[in-house]
Amino acid sequence: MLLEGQRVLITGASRGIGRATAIECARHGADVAVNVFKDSEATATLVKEIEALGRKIVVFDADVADPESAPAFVEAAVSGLGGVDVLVSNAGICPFHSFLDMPRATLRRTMEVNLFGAYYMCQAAANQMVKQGSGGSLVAISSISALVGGEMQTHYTPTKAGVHSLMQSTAVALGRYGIRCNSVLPGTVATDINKDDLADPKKREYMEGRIPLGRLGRPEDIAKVVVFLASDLAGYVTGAAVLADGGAFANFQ
Ligand code: NAD
Ligand code: RM4
Repeated sequence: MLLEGQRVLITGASRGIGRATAIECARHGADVAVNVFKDSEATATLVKEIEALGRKIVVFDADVADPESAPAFVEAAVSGLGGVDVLVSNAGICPFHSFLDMPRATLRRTMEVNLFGAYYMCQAAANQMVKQGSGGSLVAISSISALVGGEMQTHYTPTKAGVHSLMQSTAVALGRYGIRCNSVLPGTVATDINKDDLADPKKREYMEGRIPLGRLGRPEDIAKVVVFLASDLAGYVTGAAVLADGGAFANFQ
């Protein structure tokens, strides 16, 4: 029970890594506020799962790219849970596309959801933590793609590098308030975000072959790292980035 009594906010929590994070935090004793975006069926089953664990859940439907969403999400969490101790900025998209003909709208939307959305959410949560006066923790889901490139990800990898950098700068800006800021860099985790990409057996086999631990990641693998960073076990960890990739990055030759 690493998060007993903590109030944890998670963006993009209806599926994948965000969903697993909400469940893992609740398993560790946290109440959760989840931001979801137009995903009512998956959200309904998440609510049931969290309530079955005996924890509270607040649901807030909004697009993280809208700057108004962040203060409204934080306000909903405060009124439902009484405050904010942890924010997990997770919502993200990766519409795989080649570089030379990247539609401007796809580039812009990816930046707005992944980077601006993370910025707005971290800023709103941090303001609430400063107001509460008892510190807190921001955990952003960056990626191995903050460190390495991808042919079909020229719009996406800069957002993940940006999120990683945002956690370093916020760690500096917020240390005096006792707010720790860290990022998790997942490798390849099989979720809806890459379902089409990994449907190509050659691509899947290639990605699996790069991983010393011999398998793709599961959402739970990442959720556990988030719990660690959010908890007191990481009380002296801020401005850090934790790679959780089964060893893929280290595997050069
Ligand atoms: P996913 O598609 O399963 O989940 C993404 C979640 O974000 C969904 O619940 C979706 O509804 C939500 N979302 C999408 N756009 C949103 C918006 N505008 N506002 C609010 N919510 C929105 O994908 P996932 O793999 O769980 O991705 C979660 C995060 O993990 C992303 O930031 C992604 O970049 C990162 N990540 C994923 C992998 C991977 O291999 N799956 C690896 C590294 C990093
Ligand atoms: C990750 C990483 C994965 C990819 C997802 C979409 O950051 O690049 O390999 O499948 O994004």
